[in-house]
Amino acid sequence: MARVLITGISGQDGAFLARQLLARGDEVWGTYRRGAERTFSRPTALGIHEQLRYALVDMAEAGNLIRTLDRIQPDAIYHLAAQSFVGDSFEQPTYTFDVNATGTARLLDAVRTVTPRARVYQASTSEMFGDVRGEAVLDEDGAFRPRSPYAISKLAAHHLVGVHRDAYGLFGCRGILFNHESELRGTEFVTRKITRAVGAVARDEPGVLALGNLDARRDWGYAPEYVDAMIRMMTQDTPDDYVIATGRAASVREFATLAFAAIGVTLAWSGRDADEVAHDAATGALRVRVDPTFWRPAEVGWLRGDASKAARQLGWTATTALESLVRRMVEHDVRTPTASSLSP
Ligand code: F7E
Repeated sequence: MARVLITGISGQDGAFLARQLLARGDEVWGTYRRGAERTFSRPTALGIHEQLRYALVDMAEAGNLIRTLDRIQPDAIYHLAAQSFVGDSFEQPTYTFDVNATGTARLLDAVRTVTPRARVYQASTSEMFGDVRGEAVLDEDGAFRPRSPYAISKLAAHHLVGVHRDAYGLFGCRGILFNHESELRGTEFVTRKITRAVGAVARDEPGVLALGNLDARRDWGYAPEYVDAMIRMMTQDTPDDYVIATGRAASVREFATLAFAAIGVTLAWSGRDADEVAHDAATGALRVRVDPTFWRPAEVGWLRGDASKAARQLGWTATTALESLVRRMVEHDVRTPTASSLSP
């Protein structure tokens, strides 16, 4: 049994990771920040809220981090806490840097001082690849050309973990995770925005799904499988870096088409750029339109990962196909009415 600290327990990955660690028999602590929702809806939804221990931690407070590590004395730290929405990072670049980059520097310095033998998992991201040339399939040697304040902040954190590994012998693993989704995904991310909208359409709620860049292609996997990869990295004898991905890229347009198909609606696409729309091919009802306010100032157009190193060394491969992922999320959102995600 290990004592494990997860920074960012309130997020999708924190909840799934905690569930898997608890199932292994670990003692699991999670950090949450002031202002984060205190209902812990995701741990509650997974039925693990009562088994977790919580610590109020802000990545902006070095002393807070030091005292928390001193009190908990974790064997392993999964560092997931972040400002994780790429779109917002353009409007809040310094906040994004403070939490994601400087926050990681504070955590690593605290680990070095208080619990130098604790293993550290760093939530690195495919966004670091950024401006991908051609339709490259990206592995651990791919060039990093970040395209957002978020990506730059995560790349800085990625390199900081590398430096602590080389300079101080930190057991630091860097998981370069491509997009991973689930029914617990935050509603601001495009996949959940789409599946919630499809749920609303299935319930005959009025309105249209308004999206940004329909051409963006992402490599979308199922989040519980991705947190399993994190644990596999952290329980190796040697710390290392791994790309975690499915190997398939699909566009936002394809994701929306699959999501509507899951409720029996065939979308017919027409128009271009800001005028592109999708109608229900059977009834003619307008279902999707483009809203340029969701376009990002700089976009990552293509991300597709090669996880063969993880397959070789960790025995990990993605097993949930995109179609199954979409169906699972849509079925959940059809069953679970929420405030409408449709636009007029
Ligand atoms: O956007 C396009 C958008 O916000 C995906 C985070 O977990 O994964 C996530 O980052 C794509 C982008 O995720 C809308 O422009 C079109 O090209 O779902 P997203 P993301 O930016 O890929 C990586 C791996 C992380 O590390 C991040 O933390 O979809 N898109 N229309 C839209 N995106 C949003 N959010 N909303 C739209 O209406």
